[in-house]
Amino acid sequence: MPDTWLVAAFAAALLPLAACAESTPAPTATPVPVAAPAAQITIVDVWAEAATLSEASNSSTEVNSAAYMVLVNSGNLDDALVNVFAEVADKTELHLSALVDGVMKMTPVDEIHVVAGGRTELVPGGPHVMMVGLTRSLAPGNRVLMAVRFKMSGDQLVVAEVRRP
Ligand SMILES: [Cu+2]
Repeated sequence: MPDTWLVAAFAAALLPLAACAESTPAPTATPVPVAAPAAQITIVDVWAEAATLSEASNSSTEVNSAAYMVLVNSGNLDDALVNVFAEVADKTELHLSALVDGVMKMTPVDEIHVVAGGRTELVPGGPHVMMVGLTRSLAPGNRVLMAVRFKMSGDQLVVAEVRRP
């Protein structure tokens, strides 16, 4: 089951689109103090690995895939990726990868850090978003909607393009 907060994030993200259609005047923004510490994350190069659910697969056969992205923190606060919702998976996990005795091992973690002024690359063989239990096949060129939650910066919606690794 997807986390309820992410479903809410999706709904909240869609509401402004509906509001725009009625050309509602923009609400008066509250000024943000210039010197306030802030984490500001830009997400680029978002993609997901192609994967195929076989015709013969049944509910006991789980097919996983991984999503990758580059997180750029242009703010002055350390931040961390803490949760992801992908519309095509039963659940997601945050994983680190490391070579242990010549074998690639994946370790689940609670957060993936992005230091202030730095960037963290989620790439094959490195940190990644594990999409566990795909609900449909991912063919190259498909797009996957994902909601991404950061500890300090809140939620963002991104679209991952499916590619072959
Ligand atoms: Cu993994």
